Amino acid sequence: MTSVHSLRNRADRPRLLLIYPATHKLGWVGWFQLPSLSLQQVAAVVPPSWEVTLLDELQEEVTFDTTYDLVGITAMSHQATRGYEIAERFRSQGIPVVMGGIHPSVLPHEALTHADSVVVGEAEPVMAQLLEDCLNGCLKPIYRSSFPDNDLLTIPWPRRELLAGKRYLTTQTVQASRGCPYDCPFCTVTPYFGRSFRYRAPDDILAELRSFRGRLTIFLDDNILGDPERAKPILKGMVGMGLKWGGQANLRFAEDPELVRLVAASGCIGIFVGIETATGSFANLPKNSGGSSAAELIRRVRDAGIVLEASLIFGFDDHDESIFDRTLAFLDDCSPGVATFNVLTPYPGTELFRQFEAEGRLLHRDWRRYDHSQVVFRPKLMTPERLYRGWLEVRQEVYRWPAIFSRVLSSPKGRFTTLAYNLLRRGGNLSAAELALLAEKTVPI
Ligand code: B12
Repeated sequence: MTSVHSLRNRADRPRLLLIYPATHKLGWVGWFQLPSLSLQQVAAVVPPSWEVTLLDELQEEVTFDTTYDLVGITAMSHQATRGYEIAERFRSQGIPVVMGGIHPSVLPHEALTHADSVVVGEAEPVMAQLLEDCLNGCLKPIYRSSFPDNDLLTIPWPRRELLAGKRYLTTQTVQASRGCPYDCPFCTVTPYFGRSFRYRAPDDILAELRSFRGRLTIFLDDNILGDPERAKPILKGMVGMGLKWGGQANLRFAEDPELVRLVAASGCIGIFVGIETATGSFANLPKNSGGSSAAELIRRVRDAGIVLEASLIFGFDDHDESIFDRTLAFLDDCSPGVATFNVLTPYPGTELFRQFEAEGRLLHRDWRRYDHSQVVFRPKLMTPERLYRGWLEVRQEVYRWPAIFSRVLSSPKGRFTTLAYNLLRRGGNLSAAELALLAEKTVPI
């Protein structure tokens, strides 16, 4: 373990550096990124006796400055390897490192081979003790926070002032809830949060929203409309605030036309919906929807003036090569404002990971490639190469200019937002390197 210098009796404030590792360079799309809410929430529970700096590697270089007393690193799976590299550099200079976030929480013992400490779960319940231990030179390897068994989320507001001088699409990102009422086998959220689905008190959220100066606001909840009865007071309070917001939800909310109208009236301009598969074999498609198909629900949201981003995954066990054409036909039928495509990825901690591991279908554990854009497992009904190629081809097809204009024109309202959203997705979707791969007709896995 790194030698932790005792910091007691120092005249100046101890310094904490919080890092969001980057795995790739972004072009102009980089200007439309969101800041890490994870690190702003961690910073919010650091006592004022500490000085905190946020570093987003997507925007700035890590300088490996030795004046910090503790370095904290967050990581999704694809960021873990880069996070470990950064951790090791700091530790080699005698600076202790704590890691947190979804990947270290799921694989704490792996993370501990690169860091001094790991926070398993949320920072709020354990951060004060961790910092106290750091000052006393006795960091523990694991700080495990347990989730309360009530459904109220009590967290401080994130420290947005730490983002001063940085450029993002918006710094008005906010969380109204944590967790999700569903438990899809490919998703990390419910294994991580358990079945607890907690909302903040509406008054607290509305007060935070009223403190905003700009209009564009993004809810980073897993499923902001997951419990409509708890979402409604928030939405009603937002009517008339003048915010334009986006978020993520399950399509089931659209089964209630009244709720769709309220969501639009509250200022929602875009909603990201996990459709997952056009074959309808997973839980995210609406059940008991009173006869409405997913396509009808998508159209209902679109007609309310909300840009619906339909997220689809390729590679489920019932997907053969026909899934690509079937998905294109599905999208033609319901014409969501924008569509986004992912390669099925068995993230550690999920049921899917356990299944593929047991069946010997994981191709490797190179976490850098666990990012929904590469094939890391052996699909059941096609080769990994075919899956990758199909994913590239569908994206190329969906982001052709005529297809984009058709989606824009079929949106009765919010055409400018639909166009902007499509341009952004097109920019992020079709890299020159990927198009070259398609042209070469060979796809490396
Ligand atoms: C917002 C979000 C994003 C944003 C991130 C913006 C940003 N700059 O952070 C965007 C849209 C960019 C994004 C992208 C992706 N995402 Co995402 N995202 C989320 C989401 C919905 C919320 C994350 C969040 O901010 N939560 C709010 C904060 C406050 O909570 P938190 O992260 O849990 O942090 C707490 C603790 O974990 C802990 N903690 C976290 N970090 C640290 C660090 C330290 C030092 C300490 C002490 C504690 C600590 O303390 C925090 C406060 O309690 C999560 C789902 C989820 N619930 O985690 C998925 C999630 C993290 N994303 C996921 C994925 C897969 C992706 C993509 C790879 C998918 C894709 N292809 O589009 C991309 C990657 C893009 C890229 N190349 O970087 C997966 C990760 C799975 C995994 N094992 O890696 C998740 C879990 C979704 C899921 N359903 O499985 N994502």
